[in-house]
Amino acid sequence: STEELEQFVWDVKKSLGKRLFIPGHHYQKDEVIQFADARGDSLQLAQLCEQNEEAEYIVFCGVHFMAETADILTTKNQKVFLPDMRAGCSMADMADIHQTERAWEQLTKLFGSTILPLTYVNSTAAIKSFVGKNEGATVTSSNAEKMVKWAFEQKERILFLPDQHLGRNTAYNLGVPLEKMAVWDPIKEELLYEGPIEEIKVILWKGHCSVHENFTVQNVAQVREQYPDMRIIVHPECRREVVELADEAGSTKYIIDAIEKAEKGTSWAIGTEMNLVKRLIKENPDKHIISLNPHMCPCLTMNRIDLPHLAWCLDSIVQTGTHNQITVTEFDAQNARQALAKMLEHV
Ligand code: CIZ
Ligand code: SF4
Repeated sequence: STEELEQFVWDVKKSLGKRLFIPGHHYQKDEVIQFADARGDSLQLAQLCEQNEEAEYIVFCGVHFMAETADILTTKNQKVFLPDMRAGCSMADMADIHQTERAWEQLTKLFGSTILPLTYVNSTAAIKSFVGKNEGATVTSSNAEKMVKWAFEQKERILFLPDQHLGRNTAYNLGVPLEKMAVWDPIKEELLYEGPIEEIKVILWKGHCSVHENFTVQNVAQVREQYPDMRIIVHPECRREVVELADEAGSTKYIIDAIEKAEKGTSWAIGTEMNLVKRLIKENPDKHIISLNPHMCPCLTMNRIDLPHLAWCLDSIVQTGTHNQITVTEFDAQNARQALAKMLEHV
């Protein structure tokens, strides 16, 4: 029963004490987040894993790339687990390493060494390793502007993987006009661009988040009509047009902070993942909060981590099993660490 599973998780937490660390991403369900030793976005959780020296077992309640990052940033004796191996990220899966290497070959033919790769942390360890090997860096949504600025101090142009929307929104905010942005289609293996290629400053990988793409211009129009006083706040993984029409756009942490410090009685439409929106509604009863898309937008892979999987994973750890352990090869880890270090210097 649910009570038995919950009791089991509490018992394991108690008996392992500081030997066990459970980071929980803001998009996780309440049935899981109640057990988290820390809640955060992917950046905060990565930092906490890096700083944690006492935990032998890190049970990552989030998605696969986050557990990989935790493994990269912790020591060899610290084991990282993901309660359900199917908890991937469809965005991260849109850039595979072979596609990326082929793209790089063609892009460096076109642009020589004037191009630097940047990858959103929502990417596989192999992509982070590729970026690190090529002098680039990882970025998160909370420091994307700083990192893109940094990249332009190094090179004339950037390749931004794998989220075209975060890349476009960030570069646009830094003053790069849309006409200077091209899109790389990894399936057709071609550069989508109309003008002379010397003009290109940013090459956006054609990937997206299947959750944040569900917020539309129609959703914005609907809210404006129904609730003229409502403020609309969205994540920069949303499309350019939606970000353009919203009142504010920012990372997961930015959205949480904005809602928490908002005045009583204010009303908000939020364009981000459903579990987080629901939690913000619950934790801020003095404000009127809705999802920007009335159908709500769950991240299906985040939701694969549930109480039964968490309990099963802890049981396996107690039996000293290695099921669901996430390990990044030393080669990838070394290069990826370089890329992550540059990001962690700019937070
Ligand atoms: O969409 C995601 O997966 C986000 C926003 C992750 C994070 O915490 O930065
Ligand atoms: Fe990936 Fe989007 Fe889910 Fe985040 S919300 S884990 S980017 S699919």
